[in-house]
Amino acid sequence: MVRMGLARSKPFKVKQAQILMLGLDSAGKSTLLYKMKFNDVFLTLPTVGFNVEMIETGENVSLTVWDVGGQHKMRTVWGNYLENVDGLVYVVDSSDRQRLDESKKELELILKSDRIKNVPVIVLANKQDLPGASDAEEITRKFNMKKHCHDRNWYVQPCCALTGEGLPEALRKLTSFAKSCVKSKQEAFTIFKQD
Ligand code: G3D
Ligand code: MG
Repeated sequence: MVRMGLARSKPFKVKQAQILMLGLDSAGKSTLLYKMKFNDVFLTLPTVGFNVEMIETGENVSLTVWDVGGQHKMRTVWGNYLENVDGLVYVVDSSDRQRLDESKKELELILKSDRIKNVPVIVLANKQDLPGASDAEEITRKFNMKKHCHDRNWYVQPCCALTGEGLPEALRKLTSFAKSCVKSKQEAFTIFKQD
């Protein structure tokens, strides 16, 4: 029986990617989600449970973004959302220097999970409009990104959810990372089926 090899199979079409957005409470996740979706700023309340929105990227893939509340009691359920994720967006309030360490520790915990192994990470260094905000280089260093993310695609993007600055770049990077994550999963699945 002739088996079709990968080279002869149809090109992959990525239609949808699942994106998980995490970060401490008040980092700006919900504001970012609605700014990305509607290009508008909405009054946000602390998220109880989660918000979910589909974001069109202008490419042949749409992103389903899950914004999961970041308060202490919600962090214990973050693990439940790690299944089938094609990209992680981790939001940091760059102006809240007192909580940078707490934020870093939460990210480290997430990255340790096997369920999110190799999943690309975009860190959004949010609230760059506020005085004394840490810049992307500082966050990269403080969060030890090179060490914790050596086995996956990652990027730290400075941004401001209120003005939208930095968001187009973040979306472009996220889209490209998420697409390659979906593709490599599909390839792994194809090889698995052929075995
Ligand atoms: P969360 O979903 O991560 O918990 P929210 O955070 O989106 O609810 O935002 C928490 C607060 O931070 C909100 O202010 C929001 O307006 C503010 N915020 C979000 N992004 C930015 C930003 O880039 N710059 C500044 N200056 N503020 C931002 P309130 O006052 O409603 O609590
Ligand atoms: Mg919220």
